[in-house]
Amino acid sequence: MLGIAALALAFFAQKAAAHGGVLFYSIGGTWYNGWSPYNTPTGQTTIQRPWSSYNPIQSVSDPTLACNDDGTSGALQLTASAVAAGTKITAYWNNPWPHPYGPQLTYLAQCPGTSCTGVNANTLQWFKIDEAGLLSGSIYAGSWAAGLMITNNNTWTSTIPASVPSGAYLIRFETIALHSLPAQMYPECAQIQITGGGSLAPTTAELVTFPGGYGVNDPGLTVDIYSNQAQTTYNYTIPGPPLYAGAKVS
Ligand SMILES: *[C@@H]1O[C@H](CO)[C@@H](O)[C@H](O)[C@H]1NC(C)=O
Ligand SMILES: *[C@@H]1O[C@H](CO)[C@@H](O)[C@H](O)[C@H]1NC(C)=O
Ligand SMILES: [Cu+2]
Repeated sequence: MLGIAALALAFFAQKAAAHGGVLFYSIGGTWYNGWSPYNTPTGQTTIQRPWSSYNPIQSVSDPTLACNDDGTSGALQLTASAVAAGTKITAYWNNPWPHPYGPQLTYLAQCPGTSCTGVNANTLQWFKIDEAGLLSGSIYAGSWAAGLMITNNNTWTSTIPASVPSGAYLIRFETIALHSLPAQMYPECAQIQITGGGSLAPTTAELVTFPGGYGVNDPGLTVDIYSNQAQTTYNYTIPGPPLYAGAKVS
């Protein structure tokens, strides 16, 4: 028995080192612990939606693509209340995040009614409030948003656009790793109540579902960054819908 336990521990440690997800948030300076994927769900109270694996999602049609889980809220689900539009939200990945090549993407989805608790993430429509891909250089040797995330203490900070209507939302932070194909998608979600918002609803073209928002042939998910061609390619197409118009002026 002990032998098996030790083996399981070694296996877990190896997994933990290779992949991961969003473990904490800071919202307008307030710290929020996230979900602990390898602990029992029983008794966990956090604003983050449950998720259960450090492993990447590698199919655009994976039913867990919205929030790296079945889309349901936790039994004791919390919501970050009174997040004023315009507030900065920082997501913390595990330290150190191992994958420096790829984009960073942040989405919001409004829930029907006054709370996201009980709302399945797979039924929502998402719009992109922040994105960054190739920052400089070629896709083979250049610098990427995911590398900047690592440099910044394994964090990415996005601003809730001032124009977003007030209401109950899920916020979905995602890092995508391109060091191997199929590309590795790492999304996690949290529940926030946006207050003091504006009146710019996202357009139909800006809204997607997950799965659905990414395609199997998206250049941003299929590009081989180790190919000969990559050495002289200086553009990278970030996957997903066009950025929400209100995000550009925040
Ligand atoms: C860096 O992130 C860790 C969590 O991974 C956090 O505990 C620590 O306070 C952060 N450091 C700074 C300087 O923000
Ligand atoms: C670079 O731009 C070309 C021309 O628009 C496009 O076909 C190609 O998919 C882009 N490359 C990447 C990696 O996004
Ligand atoms: Cu990994």
